[in-house]
Amino acid sequence: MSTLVSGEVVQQHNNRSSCWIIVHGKVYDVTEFLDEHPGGSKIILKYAGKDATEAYEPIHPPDAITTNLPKEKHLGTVDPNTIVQVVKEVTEADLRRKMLMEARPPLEEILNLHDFEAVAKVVLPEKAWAYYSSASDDEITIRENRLAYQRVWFRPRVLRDVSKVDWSTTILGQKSSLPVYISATALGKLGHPDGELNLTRAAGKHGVIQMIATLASCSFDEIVDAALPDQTFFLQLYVNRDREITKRYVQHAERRGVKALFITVDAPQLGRREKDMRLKLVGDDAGAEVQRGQDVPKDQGVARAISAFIDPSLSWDDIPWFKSITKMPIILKGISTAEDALLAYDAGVQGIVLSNHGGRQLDTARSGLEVLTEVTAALRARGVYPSRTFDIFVDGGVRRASDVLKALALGAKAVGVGRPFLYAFSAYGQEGVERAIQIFRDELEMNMRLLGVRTLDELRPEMVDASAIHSHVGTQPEDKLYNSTYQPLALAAFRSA
Ligand code: PPY
Repeated sequence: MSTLVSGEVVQQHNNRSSCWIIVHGKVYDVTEFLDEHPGGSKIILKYAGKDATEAYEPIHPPDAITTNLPKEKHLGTVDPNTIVQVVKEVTEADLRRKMLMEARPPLEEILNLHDFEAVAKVVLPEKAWAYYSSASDDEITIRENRLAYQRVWFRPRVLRDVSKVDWSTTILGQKSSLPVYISATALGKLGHPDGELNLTRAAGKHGVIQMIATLASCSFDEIVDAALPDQTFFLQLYVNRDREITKRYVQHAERRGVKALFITVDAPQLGRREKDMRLKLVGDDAGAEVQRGQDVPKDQGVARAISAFIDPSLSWDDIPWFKSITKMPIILKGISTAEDALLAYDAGVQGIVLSNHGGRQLDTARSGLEVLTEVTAALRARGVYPSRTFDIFVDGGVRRASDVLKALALGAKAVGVGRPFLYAFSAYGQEGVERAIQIFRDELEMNMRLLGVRTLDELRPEMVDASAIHSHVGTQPEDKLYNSTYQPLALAAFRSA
C-alpha cells in the first residue's frame, strides 16, 4: 500500500531547496528534477507544495512523471483526510470562460467548420488558442493553404442521375465512411478536459479514422482503450533521438491494432510560432519572472519547450530500419516536392502526405494541394501513377467538402483534417466532432450531386480547372468567413506600467 502523506507536509516543501508537488493525487519530490524539466523550473516552482495536476495534464503524457522520476522520489498518496485543500483559485479568466461557454451558439446553429473556429477563438483559454491557431513566422503558408483551394475551380458534369451518392472509401485498406481522416494534433486537453477522447468517441461512432498523435494529451493506451472493437487508428510518429523508445512505441501500437504509421518528416526543428511564443513572454507562469533573466527558456511557447526529444538527424537512410521494426504500412507525412515524392516511392514506403504541417513549419512553403499537381505529374512521368501500392494524401486548409473533392479529383486518396476537429471539441466536446463529421457528409452529398459524381472513383482531374494553382499573384476572391476568424499576428507589447 502506498504511504499516506498529509497535505500540510506537502505544503511545507514549497521552494527550490525542497519542492514537492501533487499530480493525480500522488506526491512527488521534484527538487532534483527542477533543472532537468524541459519546460524549465519556474513553472514547477509555481506549484511547489501544491496540486499541479491541472497544469500538468494537458501537456504531459499521464506517465511522464512516473517514468522520469526515480522511484524513491515517489513519496506516496496524499492523505485525503488531512489534505489542506490546495483548491485552485478561480480566476477572472475562468469565470469569463464559463460565462462564454454558456453563451455559445447552440450546436444546430453551427453550419460550417469556420463556425467552430470562431467559437473556439472566443471560449478557449488564451494559451490554448495561441498554441492551436499559431503558425510559423509571418503565417503566410497557413493562409495560402486556404487560398490554394480557391485557385482551383470546378468543371461540373450534368445529367448523370445522381439520386444516389456514396462518399465512403478505403484508406490504406481500411474502410472509412469519409474520404477524410482526423489528422494528428497535439495537446488536446488544452482545449477540453477529455482531450483526444472526444475524437475517438465521435470517430468510432461515425466510422472515421483517427490518427493518434505522439504528443496527444491522452496516452496512446487511453485512446485505444476508449475505442469501439473494430475502430481503425493510424499513428503519427515523432522519431525519438533514442531509437529504442521509438521502436517500443511503434511495436506497441502495432500490437494494439494500429493500421498505419505516419512518420512526420517536416519537423527536424519546430517552427517559430510567434503567437504561442509571444504569450509566454507576457503571460503569467513562464512570463514576467522569465524576462527577469531566470533559467527558463525565455521565448519557447508550449510547443518548443517539449520538442527536444525529436531527432533532427532523421534521414532517408533510416527508412529501412522503420521497415524492419514494423509490418504496418509506412507513410511519410510532410512531403513538399516532386523530388522527395519520388525518393519516397523509391524507398518503398506505402504513401506520402503532402503537407506543410498546417503552416506551422517552413513559412512560405507551398500548399499540399499545389504540390499534389507536380507530384502526380512526376510519378506519371516515371510510369508509376496511378498506383495501387503508393497512396498520396493531402492536408492543410481543408474546411469544405468542395476542398476534399478538389484534392481527390487531382489524385489524393483522402485528406487530413486537423484543427477544425480540434476546434470542434474545444467548443462542444464529442458532439462538436460529430457535428463536424455530419457537416462533411452534408456538404459531400450536395457537392457530389452538383459535380455529377456518384462515387469517389468517378472523380477525374478534368472535373477541376487547376491551371492557376501555381500562380501566387493576382486577385483572389476573398474568403470572408476564414478571414473573420483569422487572428493577425501581434507586434511586441509594452509592459503594463
Ligand atoms: C505542432 O505543434 O505542430 C506539433 O506537431 C506538436 C508538437 C507539440 C509540441 C512539441 C513538438 C511538436
